[in-house]
Amino acid sequence: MTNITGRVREAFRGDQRVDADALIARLDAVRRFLTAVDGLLPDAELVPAHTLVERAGTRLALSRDHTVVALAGATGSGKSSLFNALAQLELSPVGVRRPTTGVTHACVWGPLEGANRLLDWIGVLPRHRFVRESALDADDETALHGLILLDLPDFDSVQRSHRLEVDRLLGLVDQVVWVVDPQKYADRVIHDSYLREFHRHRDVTVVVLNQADRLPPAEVPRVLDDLRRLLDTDGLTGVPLLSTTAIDPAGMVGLRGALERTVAERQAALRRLAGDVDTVVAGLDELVGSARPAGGPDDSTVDGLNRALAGAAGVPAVTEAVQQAYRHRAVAATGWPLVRGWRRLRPDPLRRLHLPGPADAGADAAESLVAATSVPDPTAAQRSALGLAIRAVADRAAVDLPAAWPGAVTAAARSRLGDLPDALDRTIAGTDLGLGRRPLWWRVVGGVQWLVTLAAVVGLGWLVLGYALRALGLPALDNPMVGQVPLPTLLLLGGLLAGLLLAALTRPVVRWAARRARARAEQRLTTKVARVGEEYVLTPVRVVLGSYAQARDALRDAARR
Ligand SMILES: Nc1nc2c(ncn2[C@@H]2O[C@H](COP(=O)(O)OP(=O)(O)O)[C@@H](O)[C@H]2O)c(=O)[nH]1
Ligand SMILES: [Mg+2]
Repeated sequence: MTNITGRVREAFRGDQRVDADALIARLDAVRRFLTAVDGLLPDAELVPAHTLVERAGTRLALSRDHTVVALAGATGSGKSSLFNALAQLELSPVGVRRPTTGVTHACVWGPLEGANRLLDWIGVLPRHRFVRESALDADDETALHGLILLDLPDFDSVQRSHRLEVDRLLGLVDQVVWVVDPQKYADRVIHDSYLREFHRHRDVTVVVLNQADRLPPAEVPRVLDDLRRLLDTDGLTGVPLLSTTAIDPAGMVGLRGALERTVAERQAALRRLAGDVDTVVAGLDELVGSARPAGGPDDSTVDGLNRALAGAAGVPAVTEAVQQAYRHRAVAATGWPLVRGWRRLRPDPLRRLHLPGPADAGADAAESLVAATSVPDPTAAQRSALGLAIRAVADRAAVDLPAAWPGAVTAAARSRLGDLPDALDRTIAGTDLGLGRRPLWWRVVGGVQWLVTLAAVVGLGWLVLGYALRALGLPALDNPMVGQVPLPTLLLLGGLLAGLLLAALTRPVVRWAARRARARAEQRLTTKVARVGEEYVLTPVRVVLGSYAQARDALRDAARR
């Protein structure tokens, strides 16, 4: 059903007018596409689009009052003869005198000045430009005012430069009149290499069977039918097909009329460019898919990335050090006062990693930001795990994208890989590990430890003093009794015992609190590391996905006729 409608629409498209503003909007869309994919897709694939944007911009800026029509065909088909017959001047050398013509001649109907810039751009030398307007026949020719007719070199010329010139000009002109003759109209070259390539330019294509006088009149319709059939297979259904005789003015009427209509419509330039946009869009079609891709990788892939980043950043080593440091500091603050000093002599585990130690706990962030940590470098295994995780992010993000894109997504995911180690290190250094404040309970337990120790010291002093007095034969101290036990003994033993007991009771609490401190630090570090992953891996990937979406939308706009 779609096919039939499509074919019907295509068959009638030649009559459709191309709106200049709509065409400019389509060209803008192609430009937007190119901006979106810049640096992401291979340049070679974008050459036709770049060429179109540039050419179309120039063509539209140049005279829109002129229509450039090229006569193209094989050697001896009669291009130059038709050109001369239309211009009614002996301008372009006919085959009899010069078998091949390597240069393009132009004839302008109307004042040459307006057409000069257009011909400069097309590249016809001034000495090969002629004007078809004289006081004598001005009125006859008004219908063709604005026509610039080109006599192209032969596309089948043995000279490569001629063929290249033909190809170049076929890319620039507004309309092409393909000239064939009764002998060679079915030649493969013209159909395979040229006409078929122009199937998107049906509405600016005219085919003439020249030298019709060389056929018996009854044969002409048969040959035209055969040619029409060939054109249908070329995808040129519905293009105007005429017979001409260059040596007889009566045999030129049909072609003249066709050219007059083209000039009057002033549509050829726009239709040609619209056909160019169609061709370019069709060529770019496989670079974008039909489904709108997801906004990025799924959560579990992102989790995997964050885990790998945490591993590479040394988060496990840091959290282990946090746990140890907590215990170290807690024991130093709450332990038995006599062993605290000794505890303080041992290095703080966090200090060893050049992370904020006890003295600079809560040190200003600026300092910790510049200071590199001594967190161990990632191992080979951690590095490869990170590589795999980044790859997984790229793969997941590109899963719905057409073949041209995954490479760009992977490149984006890896684009800041080199900056990652420093960024991770700075993040670790800049994260508040939560050990800045000394908990209140440390101070309470520490104070109680001091009190009981003080009691033991007082008891010891009391006892020592009692012994000394006794040894010197001085009157003994009156030792108050608590139950059966003298007070100084109670103070000494009770103080020592209470200190040991308190230390023993505190130990499991410290261990539990150290685990909590570790979990808290881990949580903070993971959050910060995830932010690094977002900035250095996920954001570049999302930028490419955004470009893809823009490119896709732009191409859809460009396709809208
Ligand atoms: N009988 C006849 N001869 C033609 C016609 N058109 C061109 N010729 C001749 O065919 C030869 C080649 O023509 P020319 O215009 O040079 O072909 P070109 O190579 O396509 O430019 C010349 O001898 C022409 O006189 C035509 O319609 N009828
Ligand atoms: Mg010629």
